[in-house]
Amino acid sequence: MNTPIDLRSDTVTLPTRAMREAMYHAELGDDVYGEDPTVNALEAQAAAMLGHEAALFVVSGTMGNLVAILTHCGRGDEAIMGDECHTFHYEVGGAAALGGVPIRTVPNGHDGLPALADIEAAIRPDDIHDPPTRLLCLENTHNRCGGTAIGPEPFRAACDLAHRHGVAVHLDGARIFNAAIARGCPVRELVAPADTVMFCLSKGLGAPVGSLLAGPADFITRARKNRKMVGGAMRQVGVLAAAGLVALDQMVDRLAEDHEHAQLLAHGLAAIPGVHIDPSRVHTNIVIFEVTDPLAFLQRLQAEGVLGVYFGGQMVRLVTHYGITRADIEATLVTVRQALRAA
Ligand code: TLP
Repeated sequence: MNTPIDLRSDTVTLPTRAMREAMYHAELGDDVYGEDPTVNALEAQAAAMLGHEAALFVVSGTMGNLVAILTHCGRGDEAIMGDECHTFHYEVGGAAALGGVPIRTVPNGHDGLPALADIEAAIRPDDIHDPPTRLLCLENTHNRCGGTAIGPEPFRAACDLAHRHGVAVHLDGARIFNAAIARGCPVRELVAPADTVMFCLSKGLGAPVGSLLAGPADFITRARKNRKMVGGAMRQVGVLAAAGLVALDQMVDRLAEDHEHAQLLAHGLAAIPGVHIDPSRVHTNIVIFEVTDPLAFLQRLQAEGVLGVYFGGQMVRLVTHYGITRADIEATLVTVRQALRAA
């Protein structure tokens, strides 16, 4: 069987040749002593790109969000987040289980940003009965809302609202470079209103492992200790950071190609009877659509060498990335048409 067209996620991307070479040649040291020059270079570059004072290399997006929440909040402090956000759905309840941080959800709007009125209503009064609201977590691009890219103005409005109430803002920017490209906005400007930002190297940017948490220097110092506490301090981890540096240097601008492929896919799907999709809601590299029987549909696709994931209800998610060509998208559309005809 030919190699499948793997549209399950941009996490399936394999490191490029340049990454493997950089990993081989990386200068290394013990990062717990702060002595790995390649990690130090990656953290400095990430901080500079995001316009923050400092950054911390972490194992995964999940760890980056957890360490951020543990650093912003003490036990019993409450964090507000959208009811469709990744941290609430897919991070095993870590903030509550490990940090004693209760989560208060607000409805996610279509574009991934909760309504300002809902955020404001969820911020607790200073009352003996209430847990203090310490943190607002936002996500851009928004995965479960279909990879939507939230623009700089609405994002700033949500952050300003939180700050007016003394609430800090953490941004899950796992795919923040996709958002910046889709919005035509420099990434530093897009993230500027947030206090801290996590982004991933291991998704569309193609690195094998790793995410960065960026923020003020004193915050990152405390986050470094929390990373140690959750077992995330690594040693000669420059072997991984080396791939991350290549990702930041070589893989950011090409994300636009993934967005073009997602548009091609979305418009092609919209023309297939039995597929429900609004292509205008596809902003980046994530394509979510509905079919009548998604599980049987995905099985038929898999049998023909196309992989996607079930996304709840009648929804299927396909994600473009640098392992996917225009020809793969065209082949996928033919396979989808056949799979629905066979239904
Ligand atoms: N998302 C994965 C799955 O967990 C669903 C995917 O395939 O999309 N924030 C956002 C917005 C994410 O989409 C993800 C991963 C994470 C955080 C967590 O990153 P990792 O997988 O590195 O822990």
